[in-house]
Amino acid sequence: MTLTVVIPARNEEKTIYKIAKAARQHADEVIVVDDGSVDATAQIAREAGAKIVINGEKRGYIEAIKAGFRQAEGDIIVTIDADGEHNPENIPLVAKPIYDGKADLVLGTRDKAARISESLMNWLTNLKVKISDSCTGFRALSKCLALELNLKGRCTCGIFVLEAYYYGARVIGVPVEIIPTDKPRAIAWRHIGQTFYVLGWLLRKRRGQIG
Ligand SMILES: Nc1nc2c(ncn2[C@@H]2O[C@H](COP(=O)(O)OP(=O)(O)OP(=O)(O)O)[C@@H](O)[C@H]2O)c(=O)[nH]1
Ligand SMILES: [Mg+2]
Repeated sequence: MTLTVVIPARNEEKTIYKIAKAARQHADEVIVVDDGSVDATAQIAREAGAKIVINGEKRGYIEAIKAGFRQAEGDIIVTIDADGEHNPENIPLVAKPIYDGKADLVLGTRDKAARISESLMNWLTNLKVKISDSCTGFRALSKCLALELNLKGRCTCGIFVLEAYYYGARVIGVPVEIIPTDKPRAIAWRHIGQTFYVLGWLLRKRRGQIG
């Protein structure tokens, strides 16, 4: 089985080289999806050995990872952030349960939600799926599942897990290391709309089958 790492990146020229280069050590393919960067993110990522997907102009995180999923050649896809909070050395750990056929979606979980609104989303998600962190951007999944997902919310909080669950995926979490960054954490206003979107998914009853 082959592995593709998908890295969504907007204005991450300071960190992208290190992340993409380290990811390459653990993957057959690294795809950096950039839209709307006004810095040298794409050029630096290319120098680090990544394939670059330019996904239009400011289409957002969700559309970025979906573009990466469509381009990925690997059987397994890992998504990881470019801002340095995730350690690429944890990629094999997150991908292992998929290699072993034990899960279809693995969340690289943090021990503490970054925001109160994320804790609320986690609480709601846990009404259906026992997972400590439904908002993490560090995850592994089968390509087959990745291509099923619609992901139409304001962000992936709660929804990535719930959608996968309703498609019949086996979802588990593995704790990963989080590297503190000095990036200021803005209030995530999008989580107000996202809460209602998550509630909509929670009201669904029937689970399906992947593929
Ligand atoms: N291509 C693309 N990447 C994006 C976009 N928005 C965010 N990203 C990337 O997605 C990853 C996660 O974005 P962050 O802004 O760090 O989101 P977050 O981790 O939920 O937020 P923080 O807690 O503030 O770090 C980073 O690698 C970003 O560069 C976007 O619109 N397009
Ligand atoms: Mg971040």
